[in-house]
Amino acid sequence: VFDKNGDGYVDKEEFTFCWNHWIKVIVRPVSAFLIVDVQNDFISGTLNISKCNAQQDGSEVVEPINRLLETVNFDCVFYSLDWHPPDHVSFIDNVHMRELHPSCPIPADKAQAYDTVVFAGPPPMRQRLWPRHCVQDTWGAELHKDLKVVEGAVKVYKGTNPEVDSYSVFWDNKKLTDTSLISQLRMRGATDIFICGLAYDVCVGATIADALAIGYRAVLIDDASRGVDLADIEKTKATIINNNGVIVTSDEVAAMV
Ligand code: VGL
Ligand code: ZN
Repeated sequence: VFDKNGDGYVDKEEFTFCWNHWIKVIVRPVSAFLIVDVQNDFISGTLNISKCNAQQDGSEVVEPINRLLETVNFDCVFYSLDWHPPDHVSFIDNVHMRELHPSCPIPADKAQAYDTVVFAGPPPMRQRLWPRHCVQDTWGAELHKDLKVVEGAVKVYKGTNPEVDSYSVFWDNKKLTDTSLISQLRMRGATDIFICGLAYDVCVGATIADALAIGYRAVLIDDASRGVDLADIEKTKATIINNNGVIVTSDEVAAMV
């Protein structure tokens, strides 16, 4: 069936037929769509990513995500939310609440948002400082008002421990505790995870790295993600490719599910 024209290319309709009628029947993939942190603070609030180095508009992810939710038949859908208590370790205005390690290059009174400091621990902990953002039960932590929230979807909250940050939707940055994501994925028998959202080079990148390390087939939807730093976005893409992840555009997803 493949390459019936003998020109070295596989016809798209042929492939879709094979995928739907043979490959899927044998492999039985179960798809999960994971929408990461599409919250007000990252789009137009205190950690507005459009003011960061990459100058990307976070609201632009809403349209492709809504289109995917309406047109693709995912087996399950997850929304993650960055969900910090007011005394969270990542907030610049909380830096005085905790002791810095002697190896920290920046003294507490000189530290600014986006700097990386080292907290005393033990063990010592590197931490990037951010403006106060996504505080539990505030407007900034709400999902963008235009983002479609589908019935039966699961919300996953992360960053709730005041002492440790959590970029990945699977675990906090010290791997002390997991969110409910992995047990929910196991319960549903998920094999393929489609990931997108904010921020590309922070929480989206950390989440897909963990998904690949666990052994999921993981797909990053490029045009449904926006990030903080251009160089870090490129590093994130390289890491995904080097770990056998896949990067696609939103119009390519339907044929993969
Ligand atoms: C995020 C910075 C701090 C994210 C969360 O969701 O990418 N970035 N907290
Ligand atoms: Zn955060």
